[in-house]
Amino acid sequence: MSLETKQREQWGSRVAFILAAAGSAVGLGNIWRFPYVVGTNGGAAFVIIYLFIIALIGYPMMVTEMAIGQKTKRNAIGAFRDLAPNTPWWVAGALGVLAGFVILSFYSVVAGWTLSYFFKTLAGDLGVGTDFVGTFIGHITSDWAPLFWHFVFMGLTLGIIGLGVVKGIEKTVKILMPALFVLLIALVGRALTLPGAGAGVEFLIKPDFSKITAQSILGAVGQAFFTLSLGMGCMITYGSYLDDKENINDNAAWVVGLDTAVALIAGFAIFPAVFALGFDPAAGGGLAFITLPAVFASMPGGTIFGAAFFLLLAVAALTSAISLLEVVVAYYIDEKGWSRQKASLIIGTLIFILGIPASLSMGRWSGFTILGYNFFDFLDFLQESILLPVGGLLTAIFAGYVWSAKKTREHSNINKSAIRLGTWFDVLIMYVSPIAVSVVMVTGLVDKLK
Ligand code: VAL
Repeated sequence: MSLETKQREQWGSRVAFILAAAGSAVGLGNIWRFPYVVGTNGGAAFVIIYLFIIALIGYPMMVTEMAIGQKTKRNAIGAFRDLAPNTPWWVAGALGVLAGFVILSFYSVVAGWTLSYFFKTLAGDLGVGTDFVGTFIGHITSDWAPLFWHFVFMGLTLGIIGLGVVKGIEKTVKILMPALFVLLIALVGRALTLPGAGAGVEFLIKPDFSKITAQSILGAVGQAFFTLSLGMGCMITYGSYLDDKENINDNAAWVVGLDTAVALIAGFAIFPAVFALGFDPAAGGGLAFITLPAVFASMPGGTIFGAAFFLLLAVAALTSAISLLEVVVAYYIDEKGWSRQKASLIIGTLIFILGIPASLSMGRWSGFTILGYNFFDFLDFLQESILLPVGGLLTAIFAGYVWSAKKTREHSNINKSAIRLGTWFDVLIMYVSPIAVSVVMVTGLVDKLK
């Protein structure tokens, strides 16, 4: 056992763990991505399918990743090595570490946009009459401003990770997660009291199943992995700092529940406002940066609520970004013996550097493409279509057949918990998850590459 293992930090309390893991899960995926994916997939019917996927695939995968971490007390790669020594199963963890690295590079670029939009809104630069499309395109295609905010955001992220699990991650989430909930509730309150908000609520609760296509089901599985931070090593790494006497089943349910609640509440904060003011719910990735600023500009108290919204996005992004960086940093600390400070600085800098072409590919370097994607979209394609599904598939097969569903379940059932895993868990992890993820991956790839 190495020195690092003996001195491995632990969460100060159960609540700290839940807040950190929920902080990882709740991010741009919930507040930026979920509403626009719902918007482009027709609303309520998509939400229902998504909820089924969260329950049948998301929860069992969350339990599995946390259990692997808690059992081994290792980083994502070391954990697989520990459970299956001298086998190539460590590759499953390596995909997670790579996913953490790749996702954070472009995630930080988008998080940078939110910081910039927070200050723009606060300064009153996004008032009535602004060309919202032009402002957004102008911002993301410029060279320096997005890079500056990407730099600031990565600096914050690596600063927190450099401080450690308790003094860095735990302290941050204990302040930021409650703040996030307060901001979110204030925004929903504002949106629901706008005249005409009812149409937005209806869009989210009245399903029209004719809008569902094979693509929307694929989208729902991809969204579930991304939003729950699955397949990227986060939950294995965070689980590895969890005391053996803490239960997994209920904690995982809390994290999945909080993440789903935030996504739905974000929907209820956004669509009523979009409908009340006559905007298009299917605006895609520009929903948060083009449609919403227009919505805020035209509603009473818009400056304050607009600034609150972008602050909410930035906070949510930060508590997710630290978990992505921690995945990679934990690997270098455990396996390569690096100090935490050295690992945070070097890995954080490398991720910042990878984000530079991602940011520039929106503008100056847009002509450079891989498989028809600009660099930013290529990284997104890589994580969504390859790293997360392959990593998730291998993890499910590993837990179901190598470590064995029975042992995974028994480990998760060791401590007292309200939820007890029965043989239904074995069915979900051995058959449902691997089959669903394989189908999604193959169909998605065929579709994207044709
Ligand atoms: N789960 C987070 C999100 O939804 C990150 C870590 C991808 O934004």
